[in-house]
Amino acid sequence: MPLAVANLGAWLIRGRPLSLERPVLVGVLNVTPDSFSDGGRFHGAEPALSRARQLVADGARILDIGGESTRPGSAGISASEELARVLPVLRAVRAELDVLVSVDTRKAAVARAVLAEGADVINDVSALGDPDMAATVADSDAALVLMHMRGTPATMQSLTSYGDVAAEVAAELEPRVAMAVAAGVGAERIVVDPGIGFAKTAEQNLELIARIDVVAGALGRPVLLGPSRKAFIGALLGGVGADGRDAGTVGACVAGLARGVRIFRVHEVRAAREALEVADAIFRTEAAWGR
Ligand code: HH2
Repeated sequence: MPLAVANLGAWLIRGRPLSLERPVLVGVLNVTPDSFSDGGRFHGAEPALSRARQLVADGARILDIGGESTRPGSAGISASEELARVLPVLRAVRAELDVLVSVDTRKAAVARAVLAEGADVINDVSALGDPDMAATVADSDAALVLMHMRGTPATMQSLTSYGDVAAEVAAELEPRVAMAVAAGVGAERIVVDPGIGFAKTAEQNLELIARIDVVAGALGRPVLLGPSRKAFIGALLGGVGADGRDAGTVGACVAGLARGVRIFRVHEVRAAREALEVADAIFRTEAAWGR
């Protein structure tokens, strides 16, 4: 069976399995003034809500609301500032749209508040860097994304020394998965993410996608991939800026799909969803032929 169809199954979110039979698109909803590709564009409840409507119309199954930029070199903000950005948008999305809501946060205090408001997923790019995060998620029935990173956004790009990047990312994520499970987050609620662009060089990002089966195989959980508009795509395309990287993003997602990834975090959902659905249908046909 080709790798592309070997990793089917489901992800348990608030007690309900989200099928991974078809590729799942997570739409990025950054409500920050300073995110690397869309900072300031959807800052504030009304612009964010209209972006959310677009992402859902384009086929996002999950919206990932982020109140703090984690771009390389960024300094971080307080929990109260983060909540002031995220909560109004979370409430507005909840009130209007039928979509799962993820919140991209490294802080247990933020997670606790958004879980109380009905967030379905906590997307933690520090993979439990906050010692209270595992227990906070365990107290709910929400799902958890554990993403690989080294250091902090301020220091991560000086922490790119790896022997075998795929094996080391898997080895560094494994204790985080174990920590979450030990705290009471059922394994079926957890998804792992290699952290494209977080303490990785452009070459290491390519290698991670090329060998993503190593990460999936070691951890036994579905993989979420977040290549969207990242610098390695710009570097491959002659230095194009973040706005010109959506087609390159689709290429990275399809390459991930071919290697078993089922969940994709992207800024432009429609093109990615359409490309992934077509590629997935071809991979299924290939599997049906038994090759
Ligand atoms: N990438 C970013 C933020 N959150 N979460 C996961 N699980 N995986 C990722 O690859 C990932 C993530 C960075 O992208 P973006 O949100 O567009 O930028 P910023 O951090 O500047 O807001």
